[in-house]
Amino acid sequence: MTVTSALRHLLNSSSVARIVGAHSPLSARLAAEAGFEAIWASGLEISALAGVPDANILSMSQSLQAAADIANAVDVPVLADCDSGFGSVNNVIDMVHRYEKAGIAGVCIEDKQYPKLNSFVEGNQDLAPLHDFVAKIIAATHARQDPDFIIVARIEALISGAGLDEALRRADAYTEAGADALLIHSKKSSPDEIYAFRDRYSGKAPLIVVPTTYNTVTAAELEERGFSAVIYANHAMRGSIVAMQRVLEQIIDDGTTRNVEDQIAPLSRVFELQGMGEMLSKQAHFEKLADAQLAQ
Ligand code: SPV
Ligand code: MG
Repeated sequence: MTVTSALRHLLNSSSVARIVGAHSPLSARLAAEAGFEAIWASGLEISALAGVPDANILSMSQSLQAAADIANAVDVPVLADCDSGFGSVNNVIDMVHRYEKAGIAGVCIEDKQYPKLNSFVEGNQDLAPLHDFVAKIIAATHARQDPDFIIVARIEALISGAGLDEALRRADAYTEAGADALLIHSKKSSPDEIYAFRDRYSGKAPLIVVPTTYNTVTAAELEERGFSAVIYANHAMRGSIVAMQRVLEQIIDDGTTRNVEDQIAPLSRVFELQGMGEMLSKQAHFEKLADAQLAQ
C-alpha cells in the first residue's frame, strides 16, 4: 500500500485515526513506534525546532525539507501542515507538486491570510476570502498526480471569531471544491463548538480535530461522535522541552552528569533509533557479497 492510499484509508475508515505532531525524523520514529497511525509534520513544532515563531518565518522549502526528512524516516503516512499554502494559488500548485514528489501522503492548508500566525496567538487571525481559498483547494486537487494524495482543508472560522455558521458555509464550499477531509480547528477549552459543528455538518468529508485546548476529550469519544482523525499536534515536543530542561538544569546544579543517568536514554537506544545496527549489518552484507565475487 502506498502512503497516500494508507492515509486515505485511515481518514475514510470508521475508527478515529490517531495522528501526532513531529518536528524531526527522530520524533517521528518515536511516534510510529508508540503506535500512532500517521504523523503531522507540524508547522509549530518545525518552527520551534528552528527557533523561530510559527508565522511563515520558515520558507516553503525549509518546511518541505523538514517534512520530507520525516517521511523518509518512517513507514507511516505523513500529513504535512502547509499553513495557508505559502502564498497564492500558484504557490499552492507548486507546493503540491513538491510535497507529493517528496513522498508525503498529504497536505493541509488553512483558510487564513499569508503570512499566517499560529492559531493560539493573539493577533491577526483574519480569514482569507472564501473565493480565494476555494480556488486554492481546487488548484491543489488539480495539481496532484496521484489521485490518492490527500488535500485537507482547514477551517479557521471558529479561531477567528467568525462563528459556526461561517465555519459550516466554508465546510460546504471546501467539500464541494474537492477537499478530501476538513480540519475544524477550535481554541475553546471545551469541545462543545466542535460537537455543534459535527452535528450540523451534513457533508461527507472526513472531519479532523486538534484537541490542544479541549484536552479532556478521548479518542473513543471522538470516534463515537463520528470524527475521522485526531491530531495531537505538539505534545511530544512539549514533553521533550520539559525533559531537556530538567536534565540541563540538573547538570548545571550538580556539576556532574551522574545524577541524570536515570533520566536519559542509554546510548544503545540512540543507536537503535538512528538505525546503527541496520547500517552495520548492511555494511557486513555487502562486503560479504564483494568477497564472494572477488573469490570467484
Ligand atoms: C501546528 O501544529 O502547527 C498546527 C496546529 O497548525 S496549531 O498549532 O494548533 O495551530
Ligand atoms: Mg500549523
